[in-house]
Amino acid sequence: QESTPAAASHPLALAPVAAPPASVDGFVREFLRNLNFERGVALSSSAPNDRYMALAYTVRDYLMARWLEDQARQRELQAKGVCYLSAEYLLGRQLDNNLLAARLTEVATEAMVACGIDIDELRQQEVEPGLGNGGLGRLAACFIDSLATMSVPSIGYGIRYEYGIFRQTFVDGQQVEQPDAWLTLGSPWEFPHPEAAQKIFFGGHTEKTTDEQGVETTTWVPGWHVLAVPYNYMVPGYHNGRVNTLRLWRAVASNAFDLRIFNSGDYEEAVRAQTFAENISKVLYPEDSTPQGKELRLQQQYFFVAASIADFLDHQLSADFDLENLPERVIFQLNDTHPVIAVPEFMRVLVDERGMEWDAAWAITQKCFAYTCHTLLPEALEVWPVDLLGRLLPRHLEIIYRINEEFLLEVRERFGDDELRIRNMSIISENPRSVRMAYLATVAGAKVNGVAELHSQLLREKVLPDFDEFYPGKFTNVTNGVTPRRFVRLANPGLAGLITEALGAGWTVDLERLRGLEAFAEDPEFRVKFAEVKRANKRILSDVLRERDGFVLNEDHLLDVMVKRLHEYKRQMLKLLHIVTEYEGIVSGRVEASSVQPRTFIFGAKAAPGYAMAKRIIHLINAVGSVVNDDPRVEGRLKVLFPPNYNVTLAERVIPAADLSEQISLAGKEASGTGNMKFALNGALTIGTDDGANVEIRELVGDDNFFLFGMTEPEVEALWAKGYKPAEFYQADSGLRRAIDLIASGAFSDGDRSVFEPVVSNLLYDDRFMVLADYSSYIAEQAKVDAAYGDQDAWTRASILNVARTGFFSSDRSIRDYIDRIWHTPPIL
Ligand code: OX2
Repeated sequence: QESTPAAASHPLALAPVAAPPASVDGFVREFLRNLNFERGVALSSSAPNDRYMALAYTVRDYLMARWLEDQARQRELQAKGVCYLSAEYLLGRQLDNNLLAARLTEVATEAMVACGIDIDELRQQEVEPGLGNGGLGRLAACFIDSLATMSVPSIGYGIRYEYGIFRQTFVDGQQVEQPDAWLTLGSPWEFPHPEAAQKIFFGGHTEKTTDEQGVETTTWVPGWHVLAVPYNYMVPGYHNGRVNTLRLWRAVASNAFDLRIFNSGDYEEAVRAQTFAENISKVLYPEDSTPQGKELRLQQQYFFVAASIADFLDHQLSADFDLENLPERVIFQLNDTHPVIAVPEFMRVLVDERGMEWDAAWAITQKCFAYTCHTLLPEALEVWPVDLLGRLLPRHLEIIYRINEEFLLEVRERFGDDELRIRNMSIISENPRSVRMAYLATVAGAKVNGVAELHSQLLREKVLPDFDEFYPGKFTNVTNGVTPRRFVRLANPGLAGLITEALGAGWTVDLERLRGLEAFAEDPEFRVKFAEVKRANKRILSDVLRERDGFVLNEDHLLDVMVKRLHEYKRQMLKLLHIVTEYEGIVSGRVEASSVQPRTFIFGAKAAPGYAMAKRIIHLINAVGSVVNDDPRVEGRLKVLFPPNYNVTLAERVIPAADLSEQISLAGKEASGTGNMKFALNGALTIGTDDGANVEIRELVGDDNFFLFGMTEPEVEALWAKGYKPAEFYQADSGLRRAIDLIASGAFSDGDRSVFEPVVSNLLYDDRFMVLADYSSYIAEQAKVDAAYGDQDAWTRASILNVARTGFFSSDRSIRDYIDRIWHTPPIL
């Protein structure tokens, strides 16, 4: 516990911390103070980074009083709260978000003008913290925003990676990864607390001792340790005066280097231990939805959850807290399997360190954890070989074995000696012996949830049916959501202004109010204004892409956007076949160029560095783009733009400008999707399969305002069962044949047929994600898109209805569902 000064008597020391005056003068004064006293520079000699830093510090200063107050209050009230455990937080830039939350946007802008500073230039200084791969990490960021906005007692725990998701560049159309050195110029938003470091142990062995009463205790004798240093980030609620905390851990060696070895001249050896320890939080693993079983990754996982649990038990609980009451005080939400090693860690702490009986500890554990699953892909379900886990965390492996043993005993009691069932449900799988982390989480968790209706249903019926039968009521759904603060208010101020004009303020925290726009969809004047906003957003995007990538965007085109990680199941390849089909039609002379609806296709996608097929598809997109864009026969009516390094910052510009949102995964493969929600909320129409949250989007916006195509999940299953032969689809559809043949001919690789041969043969002879089976229905639906876009006014009406009917997808609603169905942590007012 912290020690406090015993006898402060000065009135200032006793008064609560005060925020600076929220006026332009107050802001200027605070800004200059920060520039001078924190950065140590005069305004006249400051660099843009100095000014950005001082601006960020100033925003912090306004939030500080509330933050300190909220921390004190959370400790005082000891109300039940959420510990959100996530290996990823894809935060995006902080400056505008925090200005908005604190109602400081206008004051800050005016203050900067008064100092002769262009605030836009300072915005550009911020490097976004890319501490996540994609949807899963961005969801965590939306959730902490909603938790703060809804005044839910909570803390987010994660890892402060020194290098986030790699920076993507293209060399000759191929992805090349650069390290994301986001901390080079310092981050003004973090508060390091080295004095609060935790020791995290690894390796070694366990020892058993039996006392006179015959009671056996196990002690873990670890082999090595590192320090976990917390870095705190403010998470301000929107306009509610709350500031929650995100606590990210950094790994540091306890001994910087060995002076004796250093003095003997072996510099590398002298710092070896330090390098080893600090590797743990060095870099984010860039795999999305397909984890690699790397030892360092398990080290990262254990590192951050062990530090978080210790932090919670030692620093968040009141000194006299009775651990028996933990379920009334905390719920640890496991964001996918990455933090699941927290389960045996929690048991270890309760039993080995706090001396609790196993059964009592297990009963508490089963109430204090809940697990969110984000996938159905079998290859994405994490498993850890027992020899690796046992080497790194020997005590934890023993605990997992015991949990499994007792669990399987219960299964036997219920179902008898059904060996097949036992084997299927065991937390340990054989050949090679491994721990199934999703099973461990399911056994330990009070609740297990999927992230969209369809996904939750398939999770119960297909992935974990035995567990659903064994634990009635354990499985539930919470459909994902996105924060309207960042993805409407900040990303689309034009639309936000229009909505406020129509409906009044209040929708930002009560997004179902967007329903009120339905009536406005019938108002021709409103439609004109709405269309103007879309146009203006295209202009903004056009400026961004020109500046960033030298691209020219034709604002009259239908803007057709597919932005998400590159994964075969998401089927960027299907989008590409559509583009090649359109192109082939023109150059073969079968289609008159002038009859083609002008379209610009925008891609954004990073591929995992080790995912060869994904990288080939990126290469092919760029190759098709450079041929199509330069072919005069196309008359500029088809354009393919692939800005590299798609990230949150770019998403905020692309999404508000889009007309058409591509959500075209094979049915049953995309757990939810969240990009789909962001597009619909910004008025793009979706072309999509019956997959993930698309299902719920379509139900809400109505069939007339959604372009549905492709097989349903049961149809996919049936086709697999019957035996899927992609070549048959190739033979049967002449358009498909021409598109694939054109790629195979080397038309996009200077005549070299070998370059994209692996892509072509993968489609023809394997095609795990049934691109060819859905091709014809996709092409037919795209023709309907073209026709619909021809009637601009009708399109705008459908677009308004998309906005009006998708308020359900606010992450505030997701959090409300978590509270009602899983957490039972009411807001504190
Ligand atoms: C992603 C899922 O692929 C995506 O469908 C979902 O919207 C997102 O998580 C948030 O729930 N890694 N990333 C995901 O799943 C895994 C595993």
